[in-house]
Amino acid sequence: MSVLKTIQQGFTLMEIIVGIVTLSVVLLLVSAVVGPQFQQSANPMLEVRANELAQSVLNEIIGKAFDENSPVGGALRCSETGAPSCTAATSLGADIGESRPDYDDVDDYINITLQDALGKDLSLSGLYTGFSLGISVFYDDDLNGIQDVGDGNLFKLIRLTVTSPNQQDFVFTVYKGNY
Ligand SMILES: [Ca+2]
Ligand SMILES: [Ca+2]
Repeated sequence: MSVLKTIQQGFTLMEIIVGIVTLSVVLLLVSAVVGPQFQQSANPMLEVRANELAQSVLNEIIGKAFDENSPVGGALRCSETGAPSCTAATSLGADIGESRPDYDDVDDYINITLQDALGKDLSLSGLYTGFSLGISVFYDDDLNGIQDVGDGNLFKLIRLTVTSPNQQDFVFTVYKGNY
């Protein structure tokens, strides 16, 4: 009788509590190790998409004129003798009467949105769900990556930041010269 009674005994309350605590610690460690790996495994795909998005947008921008007053095609460059001055640093951006289809110089693109970049093509929008982008353009005549104090007339730095759905920023920069 005493043998049967011993076999029917289960875990004590203390054993159950210790077991639960141990299991919790193990699960915590596993999630801490495996969690970042899941996140990193998605990064290459996000990087590829961010890169192709940035390349597409930058290709369009870099093909436009240096400045509103420096038209493409061999005319006098802005701020040259006999030509109008380049746009003041404080006035960079889309020019009077211009909307997205009219952008013709690199700084017109300041603050365009992802929707501006993709247009109304919903199939493309679906590829970039959760992405966003921001663009800044400023004079950097000494090519040091820092915005010049005052106006310039030689180089503009175009900085495009693509933010992925996991809030990681990918920054791309390109210079446009006044030629
Ligand atoms: Ca313009
Ligand atoms: Ca402009």
